[in-house]
Amino acid sequence: MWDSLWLGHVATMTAGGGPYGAIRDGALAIKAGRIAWLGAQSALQDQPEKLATDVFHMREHWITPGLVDCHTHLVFAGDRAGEFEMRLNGAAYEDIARAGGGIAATVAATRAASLADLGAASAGRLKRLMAEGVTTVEIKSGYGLELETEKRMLAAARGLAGDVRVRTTFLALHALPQDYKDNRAAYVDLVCEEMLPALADAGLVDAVDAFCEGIGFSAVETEQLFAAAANKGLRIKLHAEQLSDTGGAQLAARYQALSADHLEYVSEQGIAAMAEAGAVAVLLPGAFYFLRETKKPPVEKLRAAGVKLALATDCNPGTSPLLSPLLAMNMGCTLFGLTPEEALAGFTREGARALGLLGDIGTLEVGKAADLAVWRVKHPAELSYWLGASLLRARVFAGRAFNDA
Ligand code: DI6
Ligand code: FE
Repeated sequence: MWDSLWLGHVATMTAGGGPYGAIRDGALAIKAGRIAWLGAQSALQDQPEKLATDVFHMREHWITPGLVDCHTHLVFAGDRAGEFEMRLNGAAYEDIARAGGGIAATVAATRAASLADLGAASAGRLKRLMAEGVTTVEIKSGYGLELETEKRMLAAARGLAGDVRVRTTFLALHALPQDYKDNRAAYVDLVCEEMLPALADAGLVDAVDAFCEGIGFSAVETEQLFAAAANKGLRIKLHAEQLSDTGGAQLAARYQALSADHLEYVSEQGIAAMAEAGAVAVLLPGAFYFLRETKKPPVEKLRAAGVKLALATDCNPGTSPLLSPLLAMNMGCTLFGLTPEEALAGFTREGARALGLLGDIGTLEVGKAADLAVWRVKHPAELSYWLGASLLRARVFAGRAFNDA
């Protein structure tokens, strides 16, 4: 006897079959939190009610894998709406910096916030993601720039797990703290030699990330971090080629990165290196939109090279205050030219791959975790089509059904 049986159209999102890996009039059975059986309703051996304790008739609605938001900075304190308003009132960047704005403002607010404050502020944001079907979220640190606050951010992120799976990334090189502004090398050493080992030994780090950029950290500094991560046996991810080409994608590929993210300015060599290494390209249209960037990531070239394309919200207070995966999917289509199927794959199968979790989640297959989203749509393309609709009918995490739409 199965614990539950879900009946509806099923987009398995497995690659290589038909569009969306779809099974029309399908059935998905769950036992002990895992997918126990999957197929056409017509292939069920008995009446549904005789096969499972709970039967959910979703009729014409679509069942997909639970969404995977594989790149967020969800844990932070405060917001930067005031700065947004100042800019639109004509304030110059220097005015904002002088008023203590920018990333420094988020660092100050985050350093001042307790674990409970951080958890509460972030839980509200996570709720919005879950209301759009998210069952796995990656959360980065990076607004502490010193050990205790980075640790508190990662602990707050881990504390959000429960009805959702959380993976934590130590965003080790994000910005240079004020007190190290004349001593970059000392800060990079501190991060690599003290902060990373301490956080890893505390068991708070699933992966390591950096902001490799003209206004962030150089490829040489980033490589020092990657070597330290490799020493600790940790996989890496990288903010690469968002605002300029610094060779981050090649560097990430050389260190067998799970993903390189943003990539608006990635070069042909960067694409080739990523393809060779099997690194996922995580596209972040929210930041592209919010910064009014005009250079698009080279989607056609990435596709042609066989690089897998994930999509994520990049939720952060400075460049992507975006709490809607479905809007990110729409932006992936309208701004970057993804197909609706690629957009959904980007938030399921490829998002899972970008976290190294594809063996367990990201597609609907027997044996994988029973993480599902059920949508009030007649075709899965609607998920990328509507702007601001409320489409989630049910969310299932590890076999348990929630009504958090
Ligand atoms: N990429 C970004 O766009 C930001 N961080 C990063 O690594 C900006 C984060 C912020 O301004 O708060
Ligand atoms: Fe980011």
